[in-house]
Amino acid sequence: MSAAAAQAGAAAATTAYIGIGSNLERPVHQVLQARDALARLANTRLLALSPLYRNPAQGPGRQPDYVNAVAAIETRLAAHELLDALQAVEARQGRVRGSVRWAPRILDLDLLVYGDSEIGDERLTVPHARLAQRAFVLKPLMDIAATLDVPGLGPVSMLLAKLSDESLRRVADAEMAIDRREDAL
Ligand code: A4P
Ligand code: MG
Repeated sequence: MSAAAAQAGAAAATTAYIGIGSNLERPVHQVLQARDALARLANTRLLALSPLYRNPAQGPGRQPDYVNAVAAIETRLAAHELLDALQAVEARQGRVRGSVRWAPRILDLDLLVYGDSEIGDERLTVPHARLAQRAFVLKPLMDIAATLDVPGLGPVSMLLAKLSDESLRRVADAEMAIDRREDAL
């Protein structure tokens, strides 16, 4: 087969945005580990990681603060293959799925946007169902994709303008560097 034919047969690359969240077991560390894991996914390239933001948990009871970020990737995985891969990364980092919704977690990876697809089946809703209500998603998404038009919802800037992002505190670069240094020891 010619190179051109092989190219035509290959799945097209899609730009996708992944929401990363953690509020257990050194959240900054978990988010950085997840970034590295996304960079290693098959048929996928990491394009960018947003700044990290510490913010109060939305969920039941008293919980530790979350650290949230968004990664941009380019991938040849189909949307459901990507969801499988994200869940495998969550499991590898030690996430245990319990029965309590929005319970604290070591790592949550949400498929926020997958190209211009709109998907709604029993396993996958894309764009993510709660994306438009969450400043902890929209602010980091805006940081790395300011001109993004979220399929079915509109420009990310317009969605973010409707919310308050006052409770988001950016994690200092120095804190991330300390985490990497501890990792190397
Ligand atoms: N699923 C459907 N669509 C998607 C998608 N686009 N991306 C299904 C990922 N998963 C998707 O998810 C439950 C099921 O959703 C999956 O099996 C998948 O088939 P899960 O990760 O097992 O459970 P979950 O995350 O507890 O459920 P849920 O309702 O998706 O929660 P969210 O919306 O992810 O919210 N507060 C702060 N400050 N920061 C946070 O990051 N996160 C949550 C969890 C709550 N409060 C938070 C944060
Ligand atoms: Mg989730």
